[in-house]
Amino acid sequence: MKHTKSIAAYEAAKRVIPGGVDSPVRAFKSVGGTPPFIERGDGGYLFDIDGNRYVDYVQSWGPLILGHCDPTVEAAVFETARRGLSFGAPTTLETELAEEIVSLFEAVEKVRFVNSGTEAVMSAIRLARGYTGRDDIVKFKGCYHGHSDSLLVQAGSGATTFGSPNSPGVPADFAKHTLLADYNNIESVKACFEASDNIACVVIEPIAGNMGLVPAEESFLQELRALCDTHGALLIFDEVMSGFRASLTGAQGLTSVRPDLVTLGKVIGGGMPVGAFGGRAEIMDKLSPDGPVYQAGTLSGNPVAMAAGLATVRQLRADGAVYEILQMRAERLVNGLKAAAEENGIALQVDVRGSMFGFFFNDKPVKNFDDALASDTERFAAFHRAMLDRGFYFACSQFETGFISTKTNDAMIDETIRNAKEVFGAL
Ligand code: KE4
Repeated sequence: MKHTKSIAAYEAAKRVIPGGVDSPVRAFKSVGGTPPFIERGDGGYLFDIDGNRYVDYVQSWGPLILGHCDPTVEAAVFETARRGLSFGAPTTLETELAEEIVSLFEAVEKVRFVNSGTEAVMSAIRLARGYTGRDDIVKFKGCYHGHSDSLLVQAGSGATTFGSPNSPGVPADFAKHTLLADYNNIESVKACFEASDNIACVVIEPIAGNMGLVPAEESFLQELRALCDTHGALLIFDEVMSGFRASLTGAQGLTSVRPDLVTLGKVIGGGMPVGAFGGRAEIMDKLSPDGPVYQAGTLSGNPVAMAAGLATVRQLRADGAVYEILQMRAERLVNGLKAAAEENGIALQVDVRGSMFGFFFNDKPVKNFDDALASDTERFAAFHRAMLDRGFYFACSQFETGFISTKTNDAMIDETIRNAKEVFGAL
């Protein structure tokens, strides 16, 4: 594959944009090489500015579940944009998308739209702190909830549960209010509640997608729910990635546990910038202007983004079999990759939740972040580079999740597996 134009574009970008990218993962640091600059998408494919075509398993990190340039979504965007891009005033489109979400997510009676997943989780945490009057929060190692200060926190040194910043610019005074627990380990959560009687909420990706794909065990979620109830802390399900991806109702469709607040993003914007957070009315009504917890946004609920999200969600709702087909295709892919790897003596842990798939170069099942970190990231990088060169665009980190869109068909998947077989052989 030629990458002449992407290489030049990357140099130009780096002169005026930090790292040449507007989000760090796009710089391909953990897999090496020049990130292809994309010219266009079409269905299940991406095309870069050198004219190379890729089967797209990233889909903008989740939003493009209907593939690129879906005619219905595009028509909705063009039609709405013709009437104006943004008014900073209420429109009925916001109510319509809110009604869709309320009708699907049992835990949600009211929802507020924002412009990113980061904003959704940041606002949900402020609401939980305002509602409970408490300052501390619990998050899990390996879960990512966007880049707001309270969440850029890593485990403190040693066994302490209190967090320390994992980025310069986050004051230790902020980070100390974030306690860290281990995913799928209820004892580590109990330790947090023993360490602080001031916990406002526990925030979790009920299906973790940011350490690779690591679903929470049902028993763990049930114990987590009970623990939050015992201590009067709110349980926040961060479904920015899993919402409308693991099932039509995200993780909620796969677990009996119901959170107090849910955050959404990605798919509900259909490719346009949207985030959302929702929950019981008695919690949500604490938000300004009716309540004292302040939260706001110039472009929150803007009509074009609402139209893209509505067109996407309504298509997914209308097609009763869509998630069954997406899951079948995801399983076809990962089972094919696993068989191809094992034929070549390579251990691959694979998992699927609806249209989400993950694979770890690891000889043991991955249940938490420490397990994930034990994966062979060098081998992942070599696999990623080789597959990219053959026209298959996987997430550029072992600690990400892959996606199947409605336009990712069996022929693409079988072609992927055939190429992976050769790549594993060369690894
Ligand atoms: P955004 O602010 O990137 O829209 O959403 C933050 C966020 C919140 N919660 C979860 C569960 C998420 O997965 C994300 C964002 N996910 C990453 C991909 N792993 C976005 C890609 C990127 O950072 O460029």
